[in-house]
Amino acid sequence: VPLEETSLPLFFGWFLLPGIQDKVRCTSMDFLKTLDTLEAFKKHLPDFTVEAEKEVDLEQYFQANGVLHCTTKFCDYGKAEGAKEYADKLAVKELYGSAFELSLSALFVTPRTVGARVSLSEDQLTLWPADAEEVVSVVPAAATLPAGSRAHITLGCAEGVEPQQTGFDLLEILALQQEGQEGELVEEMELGSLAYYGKGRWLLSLREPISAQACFSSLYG
Ligand code: 2AM
Repeated sequence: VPLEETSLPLFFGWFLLPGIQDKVRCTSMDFLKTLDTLEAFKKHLPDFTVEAEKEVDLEQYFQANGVLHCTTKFCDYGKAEGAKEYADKLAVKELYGSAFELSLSALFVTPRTVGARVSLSEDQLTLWPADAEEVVSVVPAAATLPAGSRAHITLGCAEGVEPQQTGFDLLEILALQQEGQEGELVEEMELGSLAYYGKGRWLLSLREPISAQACFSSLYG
């Protein structure tokens, strides 16, 4: 493979620092542990898993993968559309290696993924690719959502599910909200309010957003 084809990373993104990774993982575990004991969750279990199970252990159901991060641009070593343009952006070059404070505003769970929503600041949006929400073939309403809507941290995926699914799952929930569906408020939990959006989709809006220190960098994998 010629060097110029490998000089771009697999992806750019914000990588959470070790201490805060532990905190986010623990918070997510606590949430999953509580969620699968709730009567409301049990009631909607058939929406969650097609298997005729009476119970599901969410901590086992999702597999964690690697260092926690919020992808900005998936480059696929230069093969992805717009990869080179993104890498050449002034903001990307200038801010590479800088520290950021990400705001994690919600946790969400679907039959496919568990993730954290990241609410980007104006500064952080300068690193957000313009085409990230243009995924109409997967989530039709996504293109009408504000830039940055897809920003998330994948916390786990069900067996056989690709991590990029987490962003699609988040966009689906946000599209429902935009259409005026607020979700069915299920419970006030210690962490925040839990709402159900049908088809096994759960969103916990955090009472206190989690502030996560992260470094803008890239992964070659
Ligand atoms: P994620 O950002 O939803 O976690 C390496 O595979 C990383 O790049 C993962 O973090 C993954 O998903 C993200 N990723 C993989 N394919 C992608 C794609 N086509 N578009 C955007 N992000 C992608």
